[in-house]
Amino acid sequence: MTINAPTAPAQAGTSHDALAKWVDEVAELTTPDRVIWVDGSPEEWRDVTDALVNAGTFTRLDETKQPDSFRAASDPSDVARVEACTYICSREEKDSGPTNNWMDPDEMKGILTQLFRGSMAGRTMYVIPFVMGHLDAEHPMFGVEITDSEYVVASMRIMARIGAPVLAKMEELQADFVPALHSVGAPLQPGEQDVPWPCNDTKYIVHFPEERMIWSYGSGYGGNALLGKKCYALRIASAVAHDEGWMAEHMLILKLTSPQGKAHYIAAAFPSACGKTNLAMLQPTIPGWKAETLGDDIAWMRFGKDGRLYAVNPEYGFFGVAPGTNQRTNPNAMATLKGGHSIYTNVALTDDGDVWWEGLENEPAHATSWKGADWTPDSTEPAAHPNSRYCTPITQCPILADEYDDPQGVPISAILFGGRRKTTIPLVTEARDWAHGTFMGATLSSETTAAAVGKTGIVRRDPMAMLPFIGYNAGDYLGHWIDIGKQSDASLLPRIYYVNWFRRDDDGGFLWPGFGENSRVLKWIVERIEGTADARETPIGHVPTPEALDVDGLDLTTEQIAEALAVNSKEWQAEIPQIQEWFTKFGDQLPTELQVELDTLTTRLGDC
Ligand code: GTP
Ligand code: SPV
Ligand code: MN
Repeated sequence: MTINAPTAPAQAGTSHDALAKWVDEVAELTTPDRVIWVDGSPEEWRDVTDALVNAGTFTRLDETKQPDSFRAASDPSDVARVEACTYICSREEKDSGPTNNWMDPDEMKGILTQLFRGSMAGRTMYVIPFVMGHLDAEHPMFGVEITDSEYVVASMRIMARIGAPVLAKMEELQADFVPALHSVGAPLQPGEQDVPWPCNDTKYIVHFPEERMIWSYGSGYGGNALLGKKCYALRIASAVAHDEGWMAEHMLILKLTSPQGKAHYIAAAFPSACGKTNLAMLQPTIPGWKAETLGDDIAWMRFGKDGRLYAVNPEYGFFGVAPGTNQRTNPNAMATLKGGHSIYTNVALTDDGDVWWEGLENEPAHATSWKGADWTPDSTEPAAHPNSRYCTPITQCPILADEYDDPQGVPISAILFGGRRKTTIPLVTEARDWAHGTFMGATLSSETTAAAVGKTGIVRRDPMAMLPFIGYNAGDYLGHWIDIGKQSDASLLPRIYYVNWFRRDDDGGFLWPGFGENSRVLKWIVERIEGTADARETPIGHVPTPEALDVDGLDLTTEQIAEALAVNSKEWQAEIPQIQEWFTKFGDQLPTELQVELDTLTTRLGDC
């Protein structure tokens, strides 16, 4: 680490001229006590985590149970993404609408400049060079996060490739980079005692898509603060991808190998806290099938020379939902965490220095809740926040696919869309073609979850699971999907499917056991691609015939399986006006292909 005196020029840290200039400007505006260049070394991890322990942000966990791992509790007001405070500040309002918040970029910069003025006083300003995706990619995607949060430094080290090798390559190329400025917005007066989780009630998560720039203020949590993730790899990258003809999507990537040894790569877009991490690390329950992980949250996809769509995971770690994770639901996440070097945020702390959350085995008789209160199994409040998370290195995942390290990525055979719907949406439906699949994605709906601040359980449209992450006009985004489908031969494009693990029976229980049993659905999908599985045509697409789905050894009745697969025309007829209303939002920006799909669906439903 290079420590500069408070007012020393930051050029000491880099020979990258544009970066040095920007770091100087930010230091002048935010007036930190010192500037530290993050190099990614083991000593630095030790220093930063020690500082976090001393500040009371981190509790070091028991070394035998959770090696080199820490538990953090956030301020109770700073627990998830803040969609209402997230902006896409394109120059023209129409380039951001209709689903994003917008403000004129100059007006927003005026507001933010005032907020950032002196915002790092009494703190250390860290400069984190990072690359999303591979450093040896054809066009490495550089970013630099400036932050006054040690928690962000520690987390970014896990979530992205960062530090000295990245800076060296940036310098060598004098490369363009996305400037990503972050402050928790809690300056310290001389002598003022810090709090364990500094943040500000005023929050702004702001993107300037044309300038490829991010300014984030007031929050220290997850997607609000780890700016390589949602801000860069989805919002900014989606705008870049739109301009350049590729895709930045909220998708997991997995490799599935059949008993015959044939491998397929699958990408899947589910809204936040709807099962991406779990599917990405799936442990198949059907004999002979093998799953391997490539990514659990974000996929960047480009056409290869062979006309197929290739996906890479731009991240380097998992920032996964803790509640519900256990040996049965996600043994591979548990094994990844066993490797240590992890940060747990807003989970409960047990009396013997371990972590616990709802759904984990070995419920303790007593623990400290995420809010710092005494917790027992009789407590009425949960021990862990529903959006509590683990942050852990992807390289520790025992089923990480070797191809993960290939900057070319992997050719995708199938894209899945899915959400949380109690009714209507069958376990799996196959799209007729790319345009129909795009319609499925465009009309994807799901109950809101604790991953974003706001009421949970409300059904909303979440196109391609990207509603909070599209960095430009959402109508143009849907148009981009349609265009992508025209760039290659239909036979080379991924096939598209719509899945729902969350359909309920009359008693409110899940109709489908989910988790490892989802391998049965993946098997049907692969067999469809290979032309060996049966399906029945319905107004909404192809669904498995009951015989085509492998239910061997599954503890479900024929009626239950039929219910999970049912296409209920009444429920679908009720869906039509909702989709029509959703499409109205887009005005002229709605691709005509999608209106045609809706009309076709309406006619087909009318005929049945
Ligand atoms: P983000 O990281 O927010 O983007 O979420 P994600 O899509 O990766 O969600 P994740 O896999 O972490 O799952 C969120 C919650 O859904 C967890 O509590 C899981 O236990 C639960 N879940 C995941 N898969 C299934 C499933 O197949 N069935 C059921 N019933 N629950 C599931
Ligand atoms: C999500 O909300 O989709 C996440 C968590 O993956 S966060 O990084 O906070 O956005
Ligand atoms: Mn996500």
